[in-house]
Amino acid sequence: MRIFRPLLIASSIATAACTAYAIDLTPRQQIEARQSNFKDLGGAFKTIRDQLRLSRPDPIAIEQAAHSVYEMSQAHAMWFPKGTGPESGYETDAKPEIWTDAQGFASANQRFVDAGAKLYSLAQAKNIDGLKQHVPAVGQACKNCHDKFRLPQD
Ligand code: ASC
Repeated sequence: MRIFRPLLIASSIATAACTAYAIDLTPRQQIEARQSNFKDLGGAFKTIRDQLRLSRPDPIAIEQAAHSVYEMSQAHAMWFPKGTGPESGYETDAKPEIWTDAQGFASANQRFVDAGAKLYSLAQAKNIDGLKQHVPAVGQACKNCHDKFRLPQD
C-alpha cells in the first residue's frame, strides 16, 4: 500500500486546489465560466440532435455527448452564485429573477436535472427511438428556464 500513498496525497491536494479555485472565482470569472459552460452544453445537445438525424446515428458519440449534458444538468444550478447577475456590472443574460424567485429557479432546474438523467440513461441503453422521443422534452426544459430566467435573445 505504501507505494500508492504519495499518489493519494497528490490527488487530495489536487482536489483541494480545484475546490479552492472554484470558490475563489470573481463574479466576472464566474460569469465567463458559466457562458462557456452553456456553449459546451448547447454543443453537446446539438451533437445528439445532429446524430439522431442521420440514417445511422453513432451510439458512442451520442452516449459521450449525453454524458456531458447529464453532468452539466447536475452541476448547472451551481453556476449561478449570488452576485453574478446584472448587479455585478458585467454583461450577462441572467435575469435577477434567478435570485429573487429562487423556488421558481429551483423547479426549472429540477426539470432539466430529470430530463438530463433520462437522456443519459436512454443513451447508455443505445435506445435511439427513445432518444428521438425524449430530445424535444430536453429542449423544452432548456426553453422553460430561458423563457423565465434569461434575457430575450435577439
Ligand atoms: C439548444 C440550445 C438551447 C436549447 C433551446 C431549446 O440546443 O442551445 O438553448 O436547445 O433552444 O428550446
